[in-house]
Amino acid sequence: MNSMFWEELFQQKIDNEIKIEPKDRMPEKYRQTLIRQISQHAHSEIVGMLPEGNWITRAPSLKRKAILLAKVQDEAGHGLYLYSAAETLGISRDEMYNQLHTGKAKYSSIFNYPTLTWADMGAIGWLVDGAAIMNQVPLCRTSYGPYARAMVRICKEESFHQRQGFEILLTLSKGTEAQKAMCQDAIDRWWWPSIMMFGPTDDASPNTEQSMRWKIKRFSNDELRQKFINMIAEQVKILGMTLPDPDLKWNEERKQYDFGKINWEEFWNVLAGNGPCNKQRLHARIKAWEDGAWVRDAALAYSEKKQTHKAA
Ligand code: FAQ
Repeated sequence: MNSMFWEELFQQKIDNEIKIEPKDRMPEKYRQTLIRQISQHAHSEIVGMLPEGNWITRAPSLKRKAILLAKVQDEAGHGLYLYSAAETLGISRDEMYNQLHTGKAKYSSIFNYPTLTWADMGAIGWLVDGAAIMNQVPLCRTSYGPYARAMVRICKEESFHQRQGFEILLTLSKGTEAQKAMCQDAIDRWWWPSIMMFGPTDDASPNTEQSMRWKIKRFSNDELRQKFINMIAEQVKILGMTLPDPDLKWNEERKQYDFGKINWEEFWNVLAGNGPCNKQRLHARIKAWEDGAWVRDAALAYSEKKQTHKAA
């Protein structure tokens, strides 16, 4: 089939909201874009377990510990569905891990910040999972079938995460003066990194235009960031706390919140590997991979032994 004609048909399928499935013919760039985005998303879920894992042993009650443990386990599950979705595009899991460990593949900038107090568990749930949902609900309608289907369950779990985070902060906001101060401090530290999670502004985002044409992305980075800011600017009032942005105010004409200047230098610096915890996070993942070598070797030896027995 003439290649021009074939690519037009592919685009028509997308325009008609027909999902692309693993065995369908697809442009190489579409496949590569999906591998990049899905694998980076998977890595984010896995690396994202580390900042919260830091607080499992120090949660303030048994109930809080059980909830946090369940949440961190959910993130592991999300990582696994997403690695499986990426594998349907012809990349192996080992190759994806290798890309993470060698710094070739990114993971979300947000997980390079430290979790200093218990209130950070609340701020991560409310703001980080909140930003993740805003970005990921539209991904339930992304054009690639396996990614879209994985996102449905992920989003259900993420919305539980967001509520548990908000509830932690709500409890602290009604507590002692020290607890209120801890709550405000966590919000102050997580606010700007959370709104950076949506990625660079649209005019500095090289991938958005093509990804929107292919309906991999349904909204641009700036559109999602604005929706998130509008939502959080209202929710923070219920906590009786403030967001650390003096320029944040409702714009009646735009029917949106205006907000202050984002420090993009900090964002690009974190992406370049120079955030407060980049080295620590990568080191933890590489160590887990190396420490697990004997398990992989044993599983392989066992499966070879079973096959030899079967053949005999
Ligand atoms: N961090 O052209 P664009 C979670 C990179 S999951 C690091 O705009 P695109 C759950 C981008 O990759 C959070 N890198 O790129 C949880 C590209 O670099 P490349 C993760 C970033 O792909 C909660 C370059 O900048 N969510 O939180 C970031 O069209 C709590 C240019 O950018 C997803 O991955 C960033 N923030 O749009 C877990 C969702 N932003 O690859 C534990 C799926 C941009 O060309 C606890 N992904 N970059 O070298 C997406 O929706 C998109 O990939 C964007 C970026 C919106 C992240």
